[in-house]
Amino acid sequence: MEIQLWREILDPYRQAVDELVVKFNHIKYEYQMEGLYSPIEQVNGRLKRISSILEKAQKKGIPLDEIDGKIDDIAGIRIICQFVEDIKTVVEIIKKRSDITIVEEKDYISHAKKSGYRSYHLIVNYVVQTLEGPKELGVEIQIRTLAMNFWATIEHHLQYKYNENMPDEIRQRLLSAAKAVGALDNEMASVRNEIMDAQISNRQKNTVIISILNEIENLYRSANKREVEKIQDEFFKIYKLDDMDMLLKFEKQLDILAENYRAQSITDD
Ligand code: 0O2
Repeated sequence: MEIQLWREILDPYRQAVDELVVKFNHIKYEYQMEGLYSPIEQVNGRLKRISSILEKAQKKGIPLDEIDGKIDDIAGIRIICQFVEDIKTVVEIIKKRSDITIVEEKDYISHAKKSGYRSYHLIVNYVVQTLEGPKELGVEIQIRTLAMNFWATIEHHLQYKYNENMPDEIRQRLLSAAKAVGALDNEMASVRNEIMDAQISNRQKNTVIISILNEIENLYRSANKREVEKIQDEFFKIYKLDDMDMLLKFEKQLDILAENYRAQSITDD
């Protein structure tokens, strides 16, 4: 097939990948802005390489002119979660979206593949707007934990290295490693609440600190410089104590002070 033809086929898939990466990252951003724990840790997208498309088409007996529509992972999105439980949440989020239609679900978490591979796959339909009008495409969304992703990445490299002739010994070791990854995910699930609480309180602390620093910066414009320097010193002392209650109290006092300055500057005008 000519390169121009490949471009015509692949460009809409590229667009789907770009758009979906932005959309899933935005979900993560929304959680963070609400000060909530995000079930999405990381989002990656990729367009399948032409050589891999050809290989798959050959393996599955798909004629070249039917590639578009019959290979469902030309556009691939990978969503990485911290914990196994988050995967369910991400699937629910996707199910509720009006711009994504789930066509097929493959649960390789409850039923790991023979290789030891674990991941949750969704084959979805997604519409992109092109110059020729809307085009509905299939996209594969892989959802897995950081630990599952670590295993799959290493195993994928080894598959590539041995090109379907992986020695039995390596295969067995990978299976043991997959079991260890499963045990790690279970262990992490038991400390999930503690980790989540720590992450949320860290995020809340950062939000308060940013708000205080912004307020101090604003005060430099309206208040007496010496006074602001004193406030700044006071803030550094509290910051070093690493006490959330004191930070919150300081933020409140600063708000009142800044409000007074704002009121004063309006009266002065
Ligand atoms: P690449 O290089 O990632 O694009 P099926 O039609 O269901 O019988 P299909 O279409 O291969 O078979 O779907 P499946 O089994 O759900 O696999 C889709 C993708 O999941 C693969 O794409 C891999 O990315 C990943 N995957 C599946 N099995 C394994 C595995 O054992 N190890 C690793 N590391 N990844 C796996 P591709 O096209 O195989 O590869």
